[in-house]
Amino acid sequence: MQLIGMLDSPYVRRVAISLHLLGIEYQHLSLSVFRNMPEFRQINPVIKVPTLVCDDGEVLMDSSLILDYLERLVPAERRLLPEALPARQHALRGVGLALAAMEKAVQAFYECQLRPAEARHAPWLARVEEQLNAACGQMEDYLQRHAPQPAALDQASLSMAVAWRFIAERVPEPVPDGAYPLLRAWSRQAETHPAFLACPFE
Ligand SMILES: N[C@@H](CCC(=O)N[C@@H](CS)C(=O)NCC(=O)O)C(=O)O
Repeated sequence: MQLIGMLDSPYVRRVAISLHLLGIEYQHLSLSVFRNMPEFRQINPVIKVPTLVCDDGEVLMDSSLILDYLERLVPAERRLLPEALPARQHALRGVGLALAAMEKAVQAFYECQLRPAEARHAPWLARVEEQLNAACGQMEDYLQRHAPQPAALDQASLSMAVAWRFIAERVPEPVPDGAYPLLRAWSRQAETHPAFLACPFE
């Protein structure tokens, strides 16, 4: 099995960290969707990361769909999303917040880095930044009610830590100084976990 994509993508990183936690062997091919387009096109013409090439050659994309597949490869007790309600409902809420934060952070990054300054649309960026801060605020509340368990990482807490690292590295500007202390502290702690260290932000 091959995971394609760079670990600066929060979506790729959440899949890579999950692969480590699930104990699934894989090869990592660190291709950029921008700099390595011709090579990427050969593997996945849609040029999206993460891309997962399964052992039979079938190509999956979208981090949540890839994780859905990967979780089926391990026994229920090793899975990163709880099976039973209400724990699954709570975890899905947390994952949804982390994914929204990732999406808004990536949109803000693309708006500022890919689009020429004269073509930027300020109202759109302001909307995205508001949504990004809303997602962070909701993650902060979530962490208050559901303290992460570093010894038994689940998909919600690992995805929140991955989302925050991306924001801190790539789009720190919209976040007020010192905001979201629980999220910051959790990210710092999660980054010392062996699965995070094995998949460093690049
Ligand atoms: N919902 C998708 C989002 C993946 C995504 O947006 N990946 C970005 C990189 S962070 C990408 O492929 N960008 C290239 C493009 O969209 O053309 C997931 O969860 O995997």
